[in-house]
Amino acid sequence: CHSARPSLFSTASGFDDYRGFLNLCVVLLVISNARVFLENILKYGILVDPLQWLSAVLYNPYQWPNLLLVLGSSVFIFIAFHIERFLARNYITANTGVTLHTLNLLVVILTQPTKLLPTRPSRTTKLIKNSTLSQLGLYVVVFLKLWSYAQTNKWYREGYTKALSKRRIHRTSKEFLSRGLVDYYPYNLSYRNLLYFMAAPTLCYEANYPRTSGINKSYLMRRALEILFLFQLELALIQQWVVPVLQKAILPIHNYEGYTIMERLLKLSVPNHFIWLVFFYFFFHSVLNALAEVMKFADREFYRDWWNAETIVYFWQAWNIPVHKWCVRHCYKPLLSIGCPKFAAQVSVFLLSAFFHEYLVSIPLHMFKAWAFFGMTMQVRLVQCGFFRFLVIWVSKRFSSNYGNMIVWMSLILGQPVAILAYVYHYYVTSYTTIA
Ligand code: 3VV
Repeated sequence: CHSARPSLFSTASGFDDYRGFLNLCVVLLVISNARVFLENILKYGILVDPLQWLSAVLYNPYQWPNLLLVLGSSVFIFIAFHIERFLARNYITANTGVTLHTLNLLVVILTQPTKLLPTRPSRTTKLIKNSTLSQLGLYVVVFLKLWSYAQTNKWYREGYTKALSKRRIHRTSKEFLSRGLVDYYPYNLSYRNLLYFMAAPTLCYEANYPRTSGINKSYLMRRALEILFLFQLELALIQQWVVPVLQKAILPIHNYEGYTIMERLLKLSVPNHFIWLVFFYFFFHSVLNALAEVMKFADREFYRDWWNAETIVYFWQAWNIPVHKWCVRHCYKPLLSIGCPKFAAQVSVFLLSAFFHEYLVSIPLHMFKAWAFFGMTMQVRLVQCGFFRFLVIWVSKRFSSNYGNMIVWMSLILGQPVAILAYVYHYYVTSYTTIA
């Protein structure tokens, strides 16, 4: 019954199947989180109240101006459309077109922070000042889409003028039109075409998109159920798990209690990360796929396998594909094409992204602290920083690529709660004079 055999853990055995341990990790994770969940219920009772959200929206009269602003965004879409029409008919020069588009985009984005300006408190100023994240998110999306619309039509126009001068205008085939696709420039300049783009789940304009032949109702129903369920789950998790932790973190931060702050940070990191993962599935899978299904939009690559990212560079290439594609097509490549060095182009993209992150946080909170800006700017340091890159590559080569992946997870899990705690603390400090 004996022969010369190494133990399984020795390198000589060549054994590498540890799937059972992975299952053990999952079981331990479930057990430890079940304990945390029970502890939370015993300590605070049931805090989940779906009606609280509903009443906050329905009975807060200051929400309605946001709705008006959402509807008002169509004015900017209308203006961008007519600038393009004037350009196509040579009513205005290319330079005037660029100036008008720039002014239009600046108004889209810069009228919002006026809500931050100190004014005499009155009902009207309160109405104007109140601004929610979703309304601002929509304005950012409109900004990015209109930028894309203007820039892509400029490329189309240049191609069209070149083709005209060479008398090489392509004739549209009947088959092309029968598939419901529009003719190329300038025939793409129609309300129908622009409205499709504004509603489609993409930030990059094209005259035509790959389309599906019909709407799969059962697929749409599954996504709709996911949206309803996950939205409620997110709200419930915030009420039950995050709010009590945040409330208990204010005093230690105020008193500079280092170890307690650390404990609160770790306590917050788990629910925050869980909420972030659920949000990822909710938005990038359920919402965008449901929208794509309704719009018969066939390009469903809204995310890649960012969870396998072994470097921060890959994470930014794989997470949030609509924004990444916009960044590459409308900012990164145009900068490279005018001779900008790669590093400067990357910095510019991350600075623009940092600006929008800060914009989306500061305005609803009515305070400017620049941590979101700083957090995004740090990303370019992480992407570019020689030492960090060297560390990740060295760790990946020396041990295994799993360690690079773990570093990416750690930065995600611990980075966000730091920013959240900082914002929440300062929000309390600026909103309430006494901390008890
Ligand atoms: C509401 C949803 C959202 C929050 C995510 C933000 C980033 C990533 P690389 P390389 P080929 C600015 C917008 C900000 C928006 C803010 C959000 C508002 C949204 C509102 C939605 C609500 C919730 C949650 C988020 O997720 S926000 N994401 O900020 C920014 N960074 C990047 O995208 C990349 O790191 C980037 C562009 C800086 C670099 O990309 O892929 O690493 O670059 O060099 O590998 O190449 C890219 C392309 O360029 C070509 C290559 O061949 C490649 O082309 O394959 O894509 O076609 N290229 C390279 N060198 C070239 C050269 N010298 N000449 C020409 N081409 C070159």
